[in-house]
Amino acid sequence: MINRRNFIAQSAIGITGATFANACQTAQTVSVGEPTVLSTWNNIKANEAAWQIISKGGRALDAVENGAKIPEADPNDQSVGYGGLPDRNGNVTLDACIMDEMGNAGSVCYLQHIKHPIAVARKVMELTPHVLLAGDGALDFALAQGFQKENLLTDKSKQDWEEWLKTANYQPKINVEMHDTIGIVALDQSGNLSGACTTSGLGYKMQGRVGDSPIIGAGLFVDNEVGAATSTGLGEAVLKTLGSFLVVELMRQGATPQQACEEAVMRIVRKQKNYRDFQVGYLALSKSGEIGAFSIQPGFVYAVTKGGTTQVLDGKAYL
Ligand code: SD4
Repeated sequence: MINRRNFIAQSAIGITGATFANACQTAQTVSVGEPTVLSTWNNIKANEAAWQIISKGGRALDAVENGAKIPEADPNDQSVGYGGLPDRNGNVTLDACIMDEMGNAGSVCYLQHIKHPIAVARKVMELTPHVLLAGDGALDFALAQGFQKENLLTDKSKQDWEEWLKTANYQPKINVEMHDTIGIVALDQSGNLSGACTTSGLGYKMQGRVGDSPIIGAGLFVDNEVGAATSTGLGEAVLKTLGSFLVVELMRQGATPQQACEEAVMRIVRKQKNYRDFQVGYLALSKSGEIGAFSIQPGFVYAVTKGGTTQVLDGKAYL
């Protein structure tokens, strides 16, 4: 068990050049913050499901998995799991990843027919020598683990897809009804961090397209000495900048979670000329329980739970 007040982290302090390696070895005292659950969009029920575990002294890993399963099972959430919008060929294909406090990671991408990809990602992490299983291999593994094969395309998502086919005009949407991809990170009573991220990806994407959400360091990154970060929005923009890893590394070098999220967004703004046409939002939670949230476009909300109370807050935005 970690002593909450005197957790000693190995942390770099933003020093460059020859002294950098030394800086990486510098022991810094980080006070461990109060237990927290933080998730993208207005995923209140997901936070509550996670908090049920945190409040009983459970592990952050169990909390984030429990939370992520809520939108995965919700047929009305068209961005995650069951009921997710299909690709342009009508296939619902799911991406998810999870990381624990020891830096272990598991992930699935292009997974079809399984309602809870986050649970499969956890099994990849815990039961295989690998990090990422894709497509049929991920499906075979899930079935071997006892997951049920299901039709995930709801009537509503099928109708929406058929309507879309009339024009087949592909335009990634910004802020889909405030309950887009869920990235959820948590700090438990033992002072440990974990995170999960799960999505059906962009509606009407090309067949075979995989976004940032299942890629460790892009859609999610957790370093138990420093903090955790997750992303939502146009995965391609996040992949090109390895956004969640960037946020955590900036925090390691002394940035606050807010500063780190802002810099990761600015990295996209500076390098990707069409940034006005899409959304990317980052959330970060430090070991000390501090929160950061920043996006390109306004409208990025997030849910935070501390002391059993959940609030949905507006993140700041660049535009
Ligand atoms: C993706 N990042 O597949 C996901 C989509 C998303 O909010 O986050 N939407 O690119």
